[in-house]
Amino acid sequence: MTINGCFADPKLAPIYEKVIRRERLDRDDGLTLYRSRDLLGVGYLADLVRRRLHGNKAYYIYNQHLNYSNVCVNGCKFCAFGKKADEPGAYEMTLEEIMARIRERLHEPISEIHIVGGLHPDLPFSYYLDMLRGIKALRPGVHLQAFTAVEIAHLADIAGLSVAKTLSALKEAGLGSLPGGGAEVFSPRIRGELCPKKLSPSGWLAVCQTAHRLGLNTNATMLYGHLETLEERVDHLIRLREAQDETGGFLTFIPLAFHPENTQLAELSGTTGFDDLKNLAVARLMLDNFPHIKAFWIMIGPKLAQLSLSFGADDIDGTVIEERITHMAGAQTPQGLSRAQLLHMIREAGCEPVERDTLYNAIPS
Ligand code: V47
Repeated sequence: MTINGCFADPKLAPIYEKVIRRERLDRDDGLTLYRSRDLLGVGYLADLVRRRLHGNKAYYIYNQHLNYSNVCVNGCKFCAFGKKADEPGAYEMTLEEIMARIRERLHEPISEIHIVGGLHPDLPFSYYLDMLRGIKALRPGVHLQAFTAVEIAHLADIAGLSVAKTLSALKEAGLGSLPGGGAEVFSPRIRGELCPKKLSPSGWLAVCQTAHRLGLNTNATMLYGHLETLEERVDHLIRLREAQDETGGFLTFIPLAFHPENTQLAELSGTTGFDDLKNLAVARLMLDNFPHIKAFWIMIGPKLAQLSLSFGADDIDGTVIEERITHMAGAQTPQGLSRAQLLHMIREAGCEPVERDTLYNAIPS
């Protein structure tokens, strides 16, 4: 509990002083926040920062998700979505199927299409360029937030081009920004254990920073709630913060709550509400140079996403419709929410809903 800077956990008081003085928090502060049982105290600190940045506004977006293929050569232990090409359940959409998905919803006021897939060994680079061009031809005004940094590095390999040239070609074809997936946890220990084949942390950051230098914004994520320690979480956040100091192109940080079902870590129990809220709040406090913190309702549920608006988050993502990565791993959340449901959640939390485009421009209602 908090009254004028008095906390149930006295270790939060010096952090309060720093927050008030707008001083950067260090690694020890991050650990103190993560270790504290005073969730309301940590949430209060995060809410101070969130309100300083965004007042009472809470953002949502009218978006559509498209997971074009789950065929993936990486085989990460935490992933239930990726399949080898010959495994039951593997799929890849043809360009015609993708266009049909877009056509189905042309009557809706979708401003962003969020596109993520696996690392497909055979699809040619032209498939990805044609996908972006085709969607843009059907929906010229839409923003394409497509391909994580890991996919971009893979496409560069397939195309035989540098990352910069790959991104430029995709931009030319209609790419608007990159989603934040694939960062996982930067700790070498965790990567060796869970995703040894995945693009390295420095590779992931280099793709994002190359994108920033080409004028493409990216998001950033952290997959939490599996084998990582609190120290590894803090180090991940600090590394993102340092990268943002250099290029400034990260828009939003999204903590991704690990879902264990159908993964090689199925014996783990998944995250708790306490940890979900704590993680969002710590991210808001540590990532002082990130404009936005998003609570992805698909992963933590609409009710917790609503509460997160008092724990540092200013964005609850959007309508989504048809998400596969988390649902393959046992998510019980719906496939989508209507605009009316999103508005209700935000207003009941005492916030002012703002429908945004991908770059956080308000869309007039
Ligand atoms: O990189 C994989 C994660 C990510 C599981 O930018 C899992 O706004 C939980 O990029 N449990 C892809 N997470 C999703 C992604 C994303 C999602 C929402 C918003 C944004 C954004 C980006 O999903 C992967 C991986 O870290 N993931 N398996 C799992 N079992």
